[in-house]
Amino acid sequence: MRKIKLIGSAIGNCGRLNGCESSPYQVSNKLANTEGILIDSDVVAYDGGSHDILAQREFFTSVARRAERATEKGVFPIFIGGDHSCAIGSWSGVAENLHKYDQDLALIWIDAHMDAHRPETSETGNLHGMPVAHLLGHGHRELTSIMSAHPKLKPENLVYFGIRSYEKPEEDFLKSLGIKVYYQEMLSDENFVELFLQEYDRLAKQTKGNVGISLDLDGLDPKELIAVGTPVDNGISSAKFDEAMEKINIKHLAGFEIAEYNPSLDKDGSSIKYMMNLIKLLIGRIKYDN
Ligand SMILES: [Mn+2]
Repeated sequence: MRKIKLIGSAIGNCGRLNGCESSPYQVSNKLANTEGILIDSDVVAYDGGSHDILAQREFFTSVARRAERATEKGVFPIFIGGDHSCAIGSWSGVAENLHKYDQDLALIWIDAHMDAHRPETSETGNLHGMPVAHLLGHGHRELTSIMSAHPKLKPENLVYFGIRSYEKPEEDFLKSLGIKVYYQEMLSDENFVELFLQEYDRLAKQTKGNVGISLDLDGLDPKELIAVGTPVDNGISSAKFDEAMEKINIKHLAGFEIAEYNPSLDKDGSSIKYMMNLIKLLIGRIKYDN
């Protein structure tokens, strides 16, 4: 039976609205009260300013160390953000562990946005719009060099799904690196699962089975997932996303992340309910490796 650990990034002030910082506490409390689920849980709180790079570096390093330690021991990490800047800590840690064995991390990024601004192209300076650039090694040196200096992600090992709101400098940047993007307009209920599984298997093959998934809740349809700070019309159907999670080869999954859940916007509790069901589905599969 495989061990699982929840690693929470209680950070919310790098997004558009505060609130996401309480998400990992909510999720870990709910899991603790769910019968039959006993997983270790560790939430790290960010106490720095929204544009305090040194405090952010310290915070992401502390999350990354936990991720490295867990994956080193074969423990599966479920990362709960936090605004999506949390991905810098989570995946830097997973990548760092793989790097010791000369292996690469692949990442599937599900999002309405590209999160691929660099400090010089971002109008707001909000870090939740820049995590991908930093994982690719572009941006603030302090944040591209968490735990070690090398980039955590190679462009060929990254694929996006659900993109429908972005700025030209982001798109140009991704194009210049040859990164594969499935815009939402290319996706439908009919083709999503098949395309997702195809990319997942391709990335697994490329990285010897080290595929992480980072789910920004706003990548899904905002009619179904209301509790996000930057909703964009349309999106991936949550039922189709679940179906993909039921079908992926779980042995190749290196970690799973959910970001941008904002409890203060979850008026009817439907978004947390969806997240809990998704987490339970994954725990069931990871635990017994089937
Ligand atoms: Mn995002």
